[in-house]
Formats: sequence, structure tokens, C-alpha cells
Amino acid sequence: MSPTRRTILQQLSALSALASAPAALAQHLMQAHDQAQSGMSMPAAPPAVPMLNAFNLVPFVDEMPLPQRIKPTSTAQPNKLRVTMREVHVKLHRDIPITRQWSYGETALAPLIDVHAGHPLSIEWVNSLPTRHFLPIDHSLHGCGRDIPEVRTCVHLHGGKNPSKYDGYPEDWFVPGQSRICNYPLQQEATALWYHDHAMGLNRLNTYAGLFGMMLLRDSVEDALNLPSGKYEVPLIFSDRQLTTDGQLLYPDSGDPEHPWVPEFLGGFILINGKVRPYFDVEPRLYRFRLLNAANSRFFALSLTNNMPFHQIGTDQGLLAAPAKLTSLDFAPAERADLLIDFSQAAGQHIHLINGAFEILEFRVAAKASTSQSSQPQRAVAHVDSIPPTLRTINRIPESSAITTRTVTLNEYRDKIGNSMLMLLNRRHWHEPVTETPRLNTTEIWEFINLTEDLHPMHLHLVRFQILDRRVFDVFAYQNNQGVHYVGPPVLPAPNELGWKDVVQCPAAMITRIIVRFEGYPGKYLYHCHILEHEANDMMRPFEVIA
Ligand SMILES: [Cu+2]
Repeated sequence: MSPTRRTILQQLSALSALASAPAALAQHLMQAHDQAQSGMSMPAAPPAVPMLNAFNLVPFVDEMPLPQRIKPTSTAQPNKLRVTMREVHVKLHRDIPITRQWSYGETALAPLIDVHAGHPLSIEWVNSLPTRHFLPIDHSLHGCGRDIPEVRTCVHLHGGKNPSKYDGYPEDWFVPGQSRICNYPLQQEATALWYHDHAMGLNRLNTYAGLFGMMLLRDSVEDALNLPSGKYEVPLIFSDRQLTTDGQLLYPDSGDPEHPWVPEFLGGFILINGKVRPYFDVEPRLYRFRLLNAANSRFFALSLTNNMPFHQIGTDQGLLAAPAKLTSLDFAPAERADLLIDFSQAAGQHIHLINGAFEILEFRVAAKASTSQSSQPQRAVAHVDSIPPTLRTINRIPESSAITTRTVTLNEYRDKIGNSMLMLLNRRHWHEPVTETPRLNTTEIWEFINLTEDLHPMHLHLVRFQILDRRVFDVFAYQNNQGVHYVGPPVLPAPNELGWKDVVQCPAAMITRIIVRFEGYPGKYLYHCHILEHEANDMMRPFEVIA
């Protein structure tokens, strides 16, 4: 996304006052918002099948589902779970026919695994999927040859500090009828982790099919804050889809059967917890929402009715030092946001969660708070109605502690007529030898030099990091071997980016710097853009932590 497109997005966010706009205007605004994001250089071919139009559906007729919560409580070390991937058939909306999806559970919404730091967890991931894929595989992509099984899975626990062999290396896939046991130490601070498919070249399709879920990791620092819990702590998992008139998922293709890959796309149907534009009943009190952007390539620009303020208390890798008061949130693929929303002044009202100018979720605020106790009496009895002024100590890593600075260019390659064909990091493909070899227990600065017109959410496995700054530079001069010429001052991260991160938004024509301490385990890991279409072709590289 170029600065221009970003500006358009911000203007559209400001238009959220038009939340009750008629459907035609809402459609226009959302399409403008989508065009502002996508800037697609290679539009997908027009679908060959009739498509459903999201704007013809009646909104807010389905209650937002909540995932089944699995809370391993045995005293065994480690706790053990078995999670099975399977095909499911689900209703995305009252008026949409039944949709085929894949899931990590019996319903479309994968189980929420609720665990405490310091208690290791062993999960057996079982692949019980069909042997044929139902979405268009691009056999020309790395690791997607016609000579290997069509359905392959690999599970990555995103945000987890895990030994390399349990991290879900993209080439370590397994097929229907097989399983993998992963031992997760969970020796890290409280945060929202998420599990999703990472199979080489296929994860954009497997994730789109539905293979993702959330894991909430707690610790004593978080427990002591007495944040809203039980039924007052609610996961919100975002995705977007395209649907045919018979209710089936459509993953767009380029129209070239030999190279169906598309560089990115946006689905008109925005799903929260697996439902299209659902409603959710709340009480007039403080709630904690755990947000996850599980969309392939969609960025969300979120706000509430009348620009009602809310507080962000945590990000990808856990709690912020202090709450950040916001009226809008730019939310990139794979990012997590921990939000507090206070409905106490909105008794009896309907408050909407808005993306751009389009309402995607309706909170129906009851006239009165419930007096009954929740399923977690000890914690829910205390009526949590205040926002803690401080959350967790976060020491900023001094730049002087970095022993080296690595440079990573973000590159896009186009064909003669401007179609995007390939995306690379440092002009290298996935399969080229490892070039990034940080030493265990050392600190490095990584700077992402974005030479493309897109905003890329960059993710590193294993580690957490802090954002140092972003700075506009002269792309033309850089590409003509004249080195880095900055044309603006460094922009420091916003207050809600000052915590620990594992995804960083790298805007076009900017150099984004992060500081990383490589802690945990030696071994082979990877870093990549989390726009899943970019990652597959071939914006993903290994790194190896050297002991
Ligand atoms: Cu990207």
C-alpha cells in the first residue's frame, strides 16, 4: 500500500460516522476501501461461476458464535491434547446455503486453547482431511509439484517460542491419515497465540479453507490485573471470503491454468468467528476482546459507532506497558490486538464495529448489567469496571545492544505488462541457502527496505521484537545503486505499537527497523510476509539461529 492508498484508507475510516449509510453507499464505500488497499497489479480473472453479493444479505441476523474452550487442567507434564483437522459443513449466514470448509475441530470455529505459561503442552495434530483439495493449487509454485500429494498440512503455532522441530517448518508437512506430535514449552509471557497451516505453497489455500484457531496464554502478571474474564473476555477472529451463489468458497485465480496464483485479493464477505456480519449481546460494562486478523491479505481499519473510544492493552506478544486510548485501529494480517471496550455508557443501544465505513459486527447492549455470576465465579464476582493505568513492565531494548544490522529488501517483480509475478526478500528465493544466521542470545537490528508499492506485514518465527522506527527514503536512488537517502525524519511507533511484536507493518517506500533478541533455541526458522499470497511466491526466507 502506497502512502496515497494509506491516506485514502484513513479518510475512509474517518467516514465511519456514515455507519448507517444506505446499502448502495455502504457498498460504494467498502469497494473504495478495498481498492485503496489492494492496488492489485494483476486482477483475478472474473469468476466463471455466479457469485453472491455481500451487500444483498440482511446483516446482524446471526448470533456471533464463540469457540469451544479447551482448558487443559491435568497435572500431567506436559498436558496432552489431540486436535483433528477435518472437513466441516457450516452456515456462514442465515441466508447462505451450507458451505464446505476445513477446520481444526468439529465446527467451523476451531477450539480456543486456554493455557498458562510454564505448563508445557503436547498437541497431536491429526490430519483427517480428504485427499483432494477443493481450491485451485498452483503447481508452478515452490514445493507444489504435481508429483507430491495434493493435501498437505503443517501446523505453526504463531507467536510461540518453540524448538525448531515443533515450529512447523513449511517443508515438514504431513498428509491425510498421518499426525504430528508437537511439544510446546510455553515458557514465554502471556499473549494471544494462534495456530494455522504453514504447508509450503499451500497455506494460503489451507488457511482460506479454515485451518486456523486461537490459543490464549496466561501468566501471573496478567492474572494480577483482574481484567474482564469468563464471558466478559471474548475472542474476535476476523477473515474475509468470496462466495458462489451456492454458498461455496471461491478462491480467485489469474485465469492462467498453469499459473493460477494471484498476488492478493479481498473477499466481500467479512466473517467474525466464522459468521458474516453477526450480532453479539453484551452487558453495559467493560469487556475484553481478543482480536486476531486471520485473513489472507486483508487489512482492517476498525472503529466503533460515533468514533467511540476504546483501549488497546496488548499486541502480538502480550500486554503493553500502559493502555493506549484509540478511536481506530489499523489491523494487519496475523496481528493480534487485546482491546478493552466499555459499554457502560451505551445501555440499551446498538454499537457497531466498523471496517472502513462498513458495519461488520453489531453489539447489542442490554439495558442492565447481569447480576448473575458467570461460569467463573471467583474472578467474575469482582465487577471489573476500571481500566488499569499500567499493565506490564516493558524495557525498551537499547540500540547499542545490537551486534549487527541486517538489511532485508522487499522486492516485487512484474511482467512486461505490469502483472505481478513474484515477490522476494533480498532478491532471493526460499530454496536458496540460508543467509541470516543470528547467534543465540544476541541482539540484532533488522531493517526492511520496502521497494514495492504494498504494505507488507513482516513476521519472524521464534522471536519477539520491538519496533524502532520507520522512515521515508528515495526508492529511485536506492534502485540506482546510490544507497539510502532518507527524505523524511524517522517516525516513531505509535503508543499501541510500543509493546512486544511478532508482526510489523512495513509501509511502501519506507525503511522499517526492528530490534530483536534471538532467544530460545538454536535451529532453522523462517521469516516472511504474512500476506499469504506473497509468502507463497516467494516472500519467505529461512534463518538459522546458531548456538
Ligand atoms: Cu507482502
